[in-house]
Order: sequence, then structure tokens, then C-alpha cells
Amino acid sequence: KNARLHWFREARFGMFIHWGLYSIPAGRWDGKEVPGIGEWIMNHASIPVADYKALAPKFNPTKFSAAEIVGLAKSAGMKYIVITSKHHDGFAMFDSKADPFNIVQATPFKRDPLKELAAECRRQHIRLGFYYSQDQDWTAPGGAAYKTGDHQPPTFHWDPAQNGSFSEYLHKKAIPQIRELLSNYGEYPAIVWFDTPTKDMTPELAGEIVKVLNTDPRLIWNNRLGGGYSGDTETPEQYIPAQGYPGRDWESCMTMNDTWGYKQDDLNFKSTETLVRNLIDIASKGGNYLLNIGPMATGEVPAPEVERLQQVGKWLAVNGEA
Ligand code: JFZ
Repeated sequence: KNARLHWFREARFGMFIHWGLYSIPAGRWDGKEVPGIGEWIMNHASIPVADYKALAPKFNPTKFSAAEIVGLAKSAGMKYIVITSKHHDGFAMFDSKADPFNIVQATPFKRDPLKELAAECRRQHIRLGFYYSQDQDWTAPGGAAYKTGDHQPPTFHWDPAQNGSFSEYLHKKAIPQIRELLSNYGEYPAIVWFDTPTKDMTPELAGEIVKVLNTDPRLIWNNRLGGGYSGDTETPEQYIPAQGYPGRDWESCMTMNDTWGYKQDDLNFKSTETLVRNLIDIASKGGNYLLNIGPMATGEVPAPEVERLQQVGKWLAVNGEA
């Protein structure tokens, strides 16, 4: 366990990337700003499955450059990257044979950004991890949904197309896709980052995922699988624990503004000084700072985010340790 977590304990600073179909509406639906975080727009605006899936043929992020993004992370002093391979909307940002709702099959872009990032991370010597929403999936029948607005129990679905068996969703989509993620990217992923478990994730079902994870002895995974599993890392979100987590590895994930997925109307960016202070605070308590960027539908990183990361990198170059 110690050898496996060695790099993570020294990393201190990583890049979180929330990128997916939600970067097209970028926080607006039917001409109105939808309150809340951008990657939740489908749930917050109760967008029907068919309407949301219709975003895929419009997704063509030709300005995406793995070399630039990895270069940006490096210049900021970051030691690893964690990118959304599938968020709660169910859209896979990778080549998947297990489910056709993915960037290679369903978009004109046809490229696999995870493959390109893996090649680039290898070249620039930085680790790569994959966020995977294993429990919530708003476009696959049987996928779970957290409640928002007036969505009704017990499923909190808003479209009959979402109804189905959770176990079937897990066996037909989530577990096969987790296998693909573990098999198709060489030495990566170094991390699988799960999120938002529900009661649907019983100890038995989670145990099936753990069996798959255990086929890779180097893998680090977080505390958000569900089913009672505590994983390798604590993941305080948008805050820094006063005493850290004595005896546990941990990572504070934070945004630079108030959204993870790109939102055109959110310009509430923190100052570089705040970001540097957060990094120092977290490092002094033994944790890692996983700082988010939200690329646009073009594939470009918003300028205020690039600017801040470069400034943090400058500060580290003068005041940090390699
Ligand atoms: C989750 C996601 O729903 C969100 O879209 C984003 O990906 C974020 C990193 O993770 O949101 C959460 C998850 C956990 C908590 C809060 C928001 N939490 O434990 O307080």
C-alpha cells in the first residue's frame, strides 16, 4: 500500500478536468441561465434524455490539445491530472465498445481525448487518473439520479427513458466501461475517481467493482465508491480540513470559480493569491490540492484559468521545491 501511494503522497498538486457535453450549453438552456454547477444542467433543467443526447452530434472540440493541457498542468507545477471519463450525464469521453453514447461513436470529433492525454502524460512524465460516475447515470436506463427540484422519489428521474434496473445498468454499462478504462490506456489510469454513491450501490455490487479494481495493483481509488468501501483517499470538497486527516491520505478538490463544468456566465474567479494560499495550507497539512479546470466546447481552456495556473506556476518556480 505504501509503495502504491508513494507518488500521491509527494504530489501535492493536481489538475481536475470536468469536460463533457455540458460544456456546449455552458450553463444556459432555452436562452436562460440555469442556476447551479454547469455539469448538472441536464438534472437541474430536467432535460429529457433524447434532447440531451442530441448534443453529441454537435460536439466537435477541434481545438482540444492534449499537449497544451498537459503542458499547462506542468507549467503550473502539477504532478497529476484527473479527467471526467464519464460524468453523471452518462456520456463517455472515451472510445467505448460497451456503450455507444461516447465521443468516438456519437460525435463528429471521433477522437479519444483520454488516449491522447495518456500519450502526452507519458511523454511529459505526469500521472493520469480517470473520474468515473459509477452510480449516477442520467441517460442509461436504471442509472441513479440525485434529487433536485421537484423530481419525485423513489428514483428522482424526470424522464421515463431513465427507468430500469440499477443492477443491469451496472453490469451492462458501468462495470464494462471501468474494465475498458483499466485496459486500454497502458500504465494509466493511476487513479480512478468515483463519485456520488447512492443506496443502490449495495456492498455486493460495489464488491464486484472492487474485484475489477484489484486486478490492477498500482491503482489508487477514492472514498466515493459506496457500499461501505472507504478507498484509499479522503476527498474533502471545496474546503480544507482544519487538521488534515491524521492516518489517511487526502485530496481537497476545488474549483477556481463556482462550477466544475464550463459555465459561460460564471466569472467569479478566485485570485491567484487565494489559490496559492490554498496550496500552501493543504500541503502544510499533508494533503493534495486537486484544482479544477472546465474546458469549453471548442476544447480550449478558459483564459482566466490558464492565466491563474501560469501565475501559480511562477510562484512555485520561485518559492517551491521541485
Ligand atoms: C460531485 C459531482 O456531483 C460534481 O458534479 C463534481 O463532479 C464534484 C467534483 O463531485 O459533487 C459533490 C460530491 C460530494 C460532495 C459535494 C458535491 N460532498 O461530499 O460534499
